[in-house]
Formats: sequence, C-alpha cells, structure tokens
Amino acid sequence: MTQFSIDRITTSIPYSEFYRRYLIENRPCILSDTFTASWSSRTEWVSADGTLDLDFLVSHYGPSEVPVTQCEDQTEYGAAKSTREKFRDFVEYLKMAAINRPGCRYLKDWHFQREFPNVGVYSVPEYFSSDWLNEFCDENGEDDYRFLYLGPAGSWTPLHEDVLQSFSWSANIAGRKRWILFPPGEEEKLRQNGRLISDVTSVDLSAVAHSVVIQEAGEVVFVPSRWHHQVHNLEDTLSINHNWINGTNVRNTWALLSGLLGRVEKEISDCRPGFKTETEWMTQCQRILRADVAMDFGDFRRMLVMVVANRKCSLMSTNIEQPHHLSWLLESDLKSAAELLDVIDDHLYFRVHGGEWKTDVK
Ligand SMILES: O=C(O)CCC(=O)C(=O)O
Ligand SMILES: [Fe+2]
Repeated sequence: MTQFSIDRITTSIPYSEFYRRYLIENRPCILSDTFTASWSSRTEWVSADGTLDLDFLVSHYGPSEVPVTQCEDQTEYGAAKSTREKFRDFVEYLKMAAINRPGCRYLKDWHFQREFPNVGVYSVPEYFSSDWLNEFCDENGEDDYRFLYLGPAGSWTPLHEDVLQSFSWSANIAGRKRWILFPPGEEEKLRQNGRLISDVTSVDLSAVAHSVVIQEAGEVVFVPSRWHHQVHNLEDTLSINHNWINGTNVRNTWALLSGLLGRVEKEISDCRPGFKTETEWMTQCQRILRADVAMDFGDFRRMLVMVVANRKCSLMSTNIEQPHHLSWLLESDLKSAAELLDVIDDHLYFRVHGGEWKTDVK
C-alpha cells in the first residue's frame, strides 16, 4: 500500500502520549478544530459564512508590508522570490474574482507574531510548546520561524522539506488545504536529473509511499522532520505556521549542518591554500553555511547551551507549582541538549575553537 492514512486527534490526549506517538515516532497527524476553537482569530477574522473577514483584517493590519511570492516562480523551499507590498494591496488582489486575478500570488512567511506580539490572536498548542528554535531566536532578537500565510484558491507550495529539518505545525484560520506528504527517503523517487520535482501532481505516485489529506478550517497539521510535502489551497486560505526544533528532532538538524559543512568544504576546497590560517578557512566555511541556512555551528551550539541553562533555571524555581508533564518535559529537554552538546564538542570545529564560535557576520 503506497497511500496511507494519517491519524486525526479529536480529543485531547496526554502530552506524554503525543510526544511518544508523534514527535519521537516522527509521524504526521492532524489536530481537530477543537484545538483552535478558543483562538480569537478563529472568530474575529472569519465571517459568519466561514470565509475570511477581509475588511476586518485590512482595518487592523492594512498598512503592514508583507512578503508575496508568485506561485509559478517557486522552485525550492526558501528559494521562492518574494517582493514586498502593503497587506491591503494584497487583499485587493484576493478580492478580485479568480478569473480576473493576474498570475497566482501567495503571501508567505509574514512574521505576523513578531510584528504584532501583543495581539494574542492564537496560542501555540501544548503539544508543540517545546520549541528551542523560536526560543533561541527570541533570546537573540533574530528573525523567528513563526509565519502567517494567505493564498487564494489555487495557490500552492511546491514539494519541499522544511528548513533545518525542523518540524512544522500549520493551522487553518479559514479555508482548506490539500497536503501530499512523503515519508523520509521517498523523495529519492521524485527527482528528475537529480533535482526534486516541484509539482508531484503531474507524476504517477503509485509506487511512492505518500498520504493525501484535506485540512479543514480550524484544523492543525503536524509535519514531522524530513517529510517532504506539497500543499494546495483549495479555497482562499489563511494559516498560521511555525517551524520548530526540540530534543526529538534536533539530531536531524545537527546531521544536516555537519553534512552541509562537508559539502561547503568540498565545493571550495580549491581555494583552501589561499587561506593563511586554519581558523580563517573554517570561519569562511561557517559563513557560507550561515548564508545558506541561517544557522552555523556556533548558533547551533549556543542554542543547546541556552536550553541547558533555561531548563536548569526553570527546574530550580521550585516555588512554582509545575504541572507534572512540564517538569518531565524540562528534564527531557535538559537531558537531550546536554547529551548532544557532548557529542558535538567532539567535532573538529569545536575542538579547535572551543564553544564560542563566531562567524562575525551579524
Ligand atoms: O501552506 C503552505 O502553502 C505550505 C505550508 C508548509 O509547507 C508547512 O507548513 O511546512
Ligand atoms: Fe513546509
């Protein structure tokens, strides 16, 4: 059987069960709309007929500058060219009858939460709350990985896997999406001349393990690490999406970074004699890595150090009554970050430079 079904979670299960069944197992699932029923965006941003209340959105966020891509220009994740325009202008485009809309424009990767930190229009579902990546970005004042997407019916995101081999969760505030998900490794069957096919709907998938799932308004899709996916908006759809890393997928991120570094070293090996010192060479390689995936070895290590420090601190504040699952999670985060620190400190880069690697590119 190449098509498999995806679990739908309709009533709350204990955190530890979700952790075991989906995060550790790295399996996708969908949370029902009960998990987002209390979000104010689910009522304030949506009209009685279930469509987006575009006038409400424009009256609150109209002047914001938002990134917009052309669907047909998208090649690979992260490579999509985007231009910036006023949110209210994008909404004007969305309001046009589909037949009259020029091209296919898709508002993607708007850092809505960062721009409006206090509006509280949604909250992160508990199952996705151990999020080292955004915690690290917040502590460093860097761009986060929390996004708002808004696309007309027919807009779509090509086949890709998520940045840094992170997990993602994606909640529809209004509208519907069709997801096509592939377990890790299946993407090897989806290449032409070595490059990933961008639109798998044009391909025979009978020999490729995959799942097709429709995500309704209010539902939340959990996309595991390294699962490739392609996504289509079946109606005008607004969604909230976070990418995140924690103790259950962080080793994938480390494997990605060390693999990419190997590739960088190989690609520029011709230039190596031109570097006066080993340190200069290594610094240049890290700089390239950071330009590629917005994270270098130093950032990665600092993220782990942060988790160890923050979790120790939280565990010590014994005056606060912690729910059982929270102290269990703090301990688990602490253990996985500390164990991985031991592993990475063995890497040549850290043996040469110690922990405080800096590429001086900020
Ligand atoms: O909704 C989309 O168009 C893409 C979403 C996505 O790729 C994700 O949540 O990882
Ligand atoms: Fe994605």
